[in-house]
Amino acid sequence: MACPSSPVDGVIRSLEECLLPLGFEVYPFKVGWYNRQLSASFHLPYPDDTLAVVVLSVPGMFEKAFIPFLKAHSGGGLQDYIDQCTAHCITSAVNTCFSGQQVDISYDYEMHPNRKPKFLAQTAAHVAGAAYYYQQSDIPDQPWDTKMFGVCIHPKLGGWFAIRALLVFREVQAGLELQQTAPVDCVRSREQRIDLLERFNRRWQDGTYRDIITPEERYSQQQRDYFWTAPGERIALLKQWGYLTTESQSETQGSELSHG
Ligand code: B12
Repeated sequence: MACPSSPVDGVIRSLEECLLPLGFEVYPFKVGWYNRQLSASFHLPYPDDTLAVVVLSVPGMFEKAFIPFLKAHSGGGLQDYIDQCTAHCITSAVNTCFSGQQVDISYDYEMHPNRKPKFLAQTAAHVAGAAYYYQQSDIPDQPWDTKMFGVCIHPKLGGWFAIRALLVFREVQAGLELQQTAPVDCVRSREQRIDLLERFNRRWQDGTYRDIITPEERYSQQQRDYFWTAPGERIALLKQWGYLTTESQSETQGSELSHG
């Protein structure tokens, strides 16, 4: 939480003005909060007080940003269309609001040459107070002897969101005005947490992990149809819906993760 009229508050207000209407949420944090949780190989190379912002896409993004983006850029491209749309929205917002400032942008799908993600989206969402990151290690006396991936749950949206980008404002050092807020722990019992990780790891395709709490909003039917379609077949769906011209190129297999 930042106090009104601080430099941090100015950054967040400008970003929200551009990105909220497009179906994104933004949450500030200090790089030090993030680095403190991670092993050194994942650290972000900035001083501890540097202002960072994690950007989430929420259900409305599909209708407010993605469909209009397709209509305007229906010539097609080589990357995942959702990733292209996110990059377009975020770079436009940064260029409009912070021209001349040094803002480093990393996307959830970007990897370093050593194949490590540019940033760990779930840790960022947790330390920023956006969505609680439930990990295997949080469960006492856990029933599994295999690795179970952790999952973030948003207090209002359950699992109906994605963590899209990290912005680092190199020149903005946040002081005492930015205080860390703990994310809301909405999956409290051991049994519920086990159920959550089972759903996320063993049955993620059915999407029921997203409903581990009753969300205020879910993806629209059209958005579900899009994400529930295999990445290689999405282009055909978009053409069928009339959002792409028949000349549009196929999405690459390169978009291997294709996270919704
Ligand atoms: C690689 C990847 C995959 C891989 C491997 C999964 C994995 N988690 O490693 C595969 C392809 C399997 C995959 C699949 C899916 N993924 Co995926 N994936 C990623 C990606 C790109 C990187 C994850 C990663 O490599 N982490 C590295 C490991 C080492 O991190 P870690 O386990 O968190 O370990 C760190 C923490 O434990 C931390 N730590 C230690 N102690 C503490 C304490 C605290 C309090 C905190 C906060 C942290 C912390 O330190 C460790 C590192 O030192 C992220 C996006 C991103 N850039 O982060 C999405 C992401 C995790 N995936 C996501 C999703 C949704 C999926 C899928 C459902 C696919 C889909 N339809 O979208 C499936 C389901 C998962 C499954 N059942 O397998 C979402 C999760 C959203 C959420 N609500 O949490 C993400 C965040 C993408 C997004 N855009 O939102 N994914």
